[in-house]
Amino acid sequence: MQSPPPKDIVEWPSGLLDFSAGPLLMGILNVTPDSFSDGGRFLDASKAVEHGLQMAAEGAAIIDVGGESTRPGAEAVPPAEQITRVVPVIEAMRQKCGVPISIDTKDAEVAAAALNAGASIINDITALSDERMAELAGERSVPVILMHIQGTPAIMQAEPKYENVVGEVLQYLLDRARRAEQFGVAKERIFIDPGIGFGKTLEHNLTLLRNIDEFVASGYRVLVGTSRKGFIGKITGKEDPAERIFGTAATVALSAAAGVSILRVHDVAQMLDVIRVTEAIKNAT
Ligand code: HH2
Repeated sequence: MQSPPPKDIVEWPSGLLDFSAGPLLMGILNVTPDSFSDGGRFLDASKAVEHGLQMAAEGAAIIDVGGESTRPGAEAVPPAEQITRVVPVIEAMRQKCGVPISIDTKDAEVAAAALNAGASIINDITALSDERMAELAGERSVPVILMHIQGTPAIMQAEPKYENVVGEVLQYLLDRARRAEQFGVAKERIFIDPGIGFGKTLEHNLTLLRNIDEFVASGYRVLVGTSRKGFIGKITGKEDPAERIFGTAATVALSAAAGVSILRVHDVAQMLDVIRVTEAIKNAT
């Protein structure tokens, strides 16, 4: 069923996102020793802040700060350790630039500490599975990103299985979105995300991206995160994630053309060109 398109401006008490000129970029800032692409590069807070500011200057509309890698096989990081990693970075970023910061965590304690430090969006790869996270999102009136995952990062790539990957992932996200609304999150502040690479084979990822318009038609805004991920390496033969930028560009262009609202990326400057050209073609007569 086709729902009416969402409004151009998403506003909440501490922030605003303007989609009137097309999709926005979320720059990835992993304050971790072990992320699959940038692990260890930004564990030092001052290096992380510098990189976050650089992505903002390059045109990122959101900076996504995370203190726990969720790559396949990753073990959970205790909330206290995530807080130690992300809070100083969020505080310093907040002082130096006005770009909204999202906190990439499944843990309500971490999200609360990050919001107190100046983050204003919750990015939860478990789509508010923890009821305390759902309560927090409702209480603080912040936007939430609800992502689909099958299993947990430690085991998710062992044997992902779906009868109908698009239908099942979309239905899960719609159920989670309604649940978020029941906890008081406004519909226009909910973003749904198919969770590329999270409990999915290469074929599952491709089918989800090929049919991303079905998610866009749901009436919720959509976020897609493909940046430098393993499925791009499988297709191109590029083992080094840093060599997957052009492969990422293909996914960003097609997602933007299909009406996706936010692209979560490592390479902000390059992907800004991709979405600008895609948008210009979309708007041509
Ligand atoms: N992907 C990653 C982490 N968080 N959040 C959303 N909403 N969507 C995604 O696709 C997504 C995400 C994994 O990528 P990355 O942060 O680059 O690596 P790591 O998990 O190893 O830190």
